[in-house]
Amino acid sequence: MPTVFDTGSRGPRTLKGNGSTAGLYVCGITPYDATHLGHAATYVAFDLLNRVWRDAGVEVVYVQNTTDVDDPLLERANERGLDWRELADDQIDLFRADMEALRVLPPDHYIGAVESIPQVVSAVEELIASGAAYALDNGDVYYRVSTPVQPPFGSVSHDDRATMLRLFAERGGDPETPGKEDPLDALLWRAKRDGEPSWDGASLGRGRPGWHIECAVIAADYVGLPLDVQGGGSDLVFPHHEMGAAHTAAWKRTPLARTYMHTGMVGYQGEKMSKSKGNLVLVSKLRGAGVDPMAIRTVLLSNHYRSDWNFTDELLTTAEARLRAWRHAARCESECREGLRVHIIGLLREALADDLDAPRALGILDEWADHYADTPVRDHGPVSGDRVADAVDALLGIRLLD
Ligand code: 5CA
Ligand code: ZN
Repeated sequence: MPTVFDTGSRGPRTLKGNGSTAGLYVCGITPYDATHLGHAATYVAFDLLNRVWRDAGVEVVYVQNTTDVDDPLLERANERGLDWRELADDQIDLFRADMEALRVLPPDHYIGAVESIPQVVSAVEELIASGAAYALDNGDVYYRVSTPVQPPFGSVSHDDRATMLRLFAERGGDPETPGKEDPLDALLWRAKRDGEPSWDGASLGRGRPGWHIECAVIAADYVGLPLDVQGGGSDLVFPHHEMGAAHTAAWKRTPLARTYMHTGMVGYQGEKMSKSKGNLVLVSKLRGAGVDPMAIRTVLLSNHYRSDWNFTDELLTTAEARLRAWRHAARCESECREGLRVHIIGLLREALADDLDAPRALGILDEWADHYADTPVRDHGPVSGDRVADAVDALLGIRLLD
């Protein structure tokens, strides 16, 4: 059974195993300037979890949202003189093509914010009715962060109030909005503004959904509560997952998730890779330049999912060399026919069950490949399957034989 690090309990947690059904919700892209290597690292990390779970006999229900209407998307579309829907659709297509190239198993459902608006409206109405939310004079609706909930507000991030205030301002929150009861109160429904898209909000009036409630509602509707794992990058711990957990606890009287898993931030040239900084290395650019997607995946897996790291060209060169050695070994192994080193499959499973330790798994592959470093390949034609290569494909998503 996989054991992973849980942000909520700040320690290891053993996840569900054989014969069970597990619910996985991973926060999806906001479709502009996608897919950079940071996004890719995050989705490859949860792809590993999906693969390890399936290998352990778990039936996984995996859902990802697409934040297909949001302030930054609308701003970017305006800047470029594009229709926001067109920008979103193009970026969604590009993202899915990138994921496919990286051999990320697709989620069972990709759900857009726009298509979940009726459910968000009902949830916000229920939160108002229970006293957990209130409307400002302009019709904007806010979650009352002082609502007593179980588990209590703060139990995902464990941040102190000063840190919460700082991160809220940095990550899409609006502490300064006049009329709010608490600066941390989070937007649930944004009333219609001129020049912005809006939808029917029943008793809320026309408008569009807030960010955190969107994910909470999609998770509840398409996966079921509590989730086994709520996943995303560490930039989402606060406020996004903290607010999602609080909204859910107030709305459904149940925790959002049993386990919260967060990936480290990928940087480039010393800074977090982000749309706002513009220091993006796009998967599609690398692919366009002829880089083997399996080498990109190898770079991503050669860093533990929880660590922050920087992309460099050197990492790519190293990954290409390792991949060549593994491919040679897979060919030799398949020519032996006896499956000489099948025991390494057990070692790969052990490494991945231990907090998805992909760097260790790749090290095991290096040792395996060393055994064949001086073995000549006899036949350069097509090869039939090999058990190690099949396991590497199934567990790590790296294809060694064509
Ligand atoms: N749509 C929201 C989530 S509901 C969002 O954060 N979109 S995003 O496009 O900004 O990011 C998509 C996913 O990639 C999120 O899980 C985010 O945490 C992760 N991510 C963003 N930047 C990085 C980075 N530099 N390194 C690793 N993961 C990242
Ligand atoms: Zn989300």
